[in-house]
Amino acid sequence: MRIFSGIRPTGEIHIGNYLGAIKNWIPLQENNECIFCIVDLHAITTPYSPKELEKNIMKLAIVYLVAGLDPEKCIFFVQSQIKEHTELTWLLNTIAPVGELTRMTQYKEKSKQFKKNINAGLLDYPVLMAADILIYQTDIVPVGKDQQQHVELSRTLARHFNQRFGKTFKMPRVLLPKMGAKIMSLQNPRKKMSKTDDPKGCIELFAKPTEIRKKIMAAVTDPGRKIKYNLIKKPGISNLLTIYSLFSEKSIKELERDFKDQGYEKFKKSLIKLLINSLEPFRRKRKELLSREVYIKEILHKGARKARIIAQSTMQDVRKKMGLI
Ligand code: AQP
Repeated sequence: MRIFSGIRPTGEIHIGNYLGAIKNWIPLQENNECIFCIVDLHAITTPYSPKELEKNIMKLAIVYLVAGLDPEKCIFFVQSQIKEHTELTWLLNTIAPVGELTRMTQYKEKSKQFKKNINAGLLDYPVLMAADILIYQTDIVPVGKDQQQHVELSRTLARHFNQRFGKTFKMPRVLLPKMGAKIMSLQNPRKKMSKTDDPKGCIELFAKPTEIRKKIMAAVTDPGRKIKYNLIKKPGISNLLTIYSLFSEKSIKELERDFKDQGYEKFKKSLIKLLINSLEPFRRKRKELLSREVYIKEILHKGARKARIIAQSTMQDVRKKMGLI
């Protein structure tokens, strides 16, 4: 199977990105052809500083490595280094229905969040994402829940294209994790944890123990004191239970039993300990990689060289089918 996924280099990667996406990519490398991208062209659809973007690209490459992506087993690269992504985006734009783009949840949310910067790129984001996926003839796209709608749109565009010009693209399928597909903000458990939202609601992958302690102790809980999973009545505790379960590999049922009659404070203290211990190896490996910029850039260039071969082959076919000679 060919696997494709990516992350925007827009800031510090948080445990939502890790549990919803990256963690699930690691085992896929063993028996599949995996392509993981740092989607910098997506990052510039929301306000950014060029200097920060450069740093964030390198920071994200380090995250990929410390989380366990192995450049010997998968391809990873920076999106803008392969021009074919933008070329295919333009071509797919000519078959993408504008009405569907304006209905995308992320477009609606981001245009509310960045009222003064509703640019055409923000609306076109899902078409660029479709190009990323389709150009590699992807079978499976492992993402968090918030990106499911965009993968559906990629399927729609592939179908339209294949019907109009003849079979060209594979039909990609979304792969959502059974648990952790949507980790919620610690400050508002009805809203997803996000890099560019309230930093108090978010635990970064490289968070220091003091920050973890502060943020978990301040995490919004629910009325009562029972540790019980109930998304409707107890969204705050349910979110913390999900995080606990994914880092400890204990089931929610087991955790409910372990913390029966213990109250929120004891539960939170135990979660703090678990998170500090689980994230410590990431902090340690990151320290080792911080001074190895040349090595990281070489991995990215090597990845781009491999990915470009696949992208160029698809584009040759696409151009021919569309009558572009
Ligand atoms: N809260 C989340 N829970 C589970 N999965 C999540 N993902 C994002 N947030 C959560 C998944 O992480 C991958 C990378 O996402 P992205 O950076 O491409 O953009 P995003 O989905 O918009 O993530 P953020 O953190 O909210 O970033 P900003 O603030 O920049 O928009 C995707 O697979 C996503 O599903």
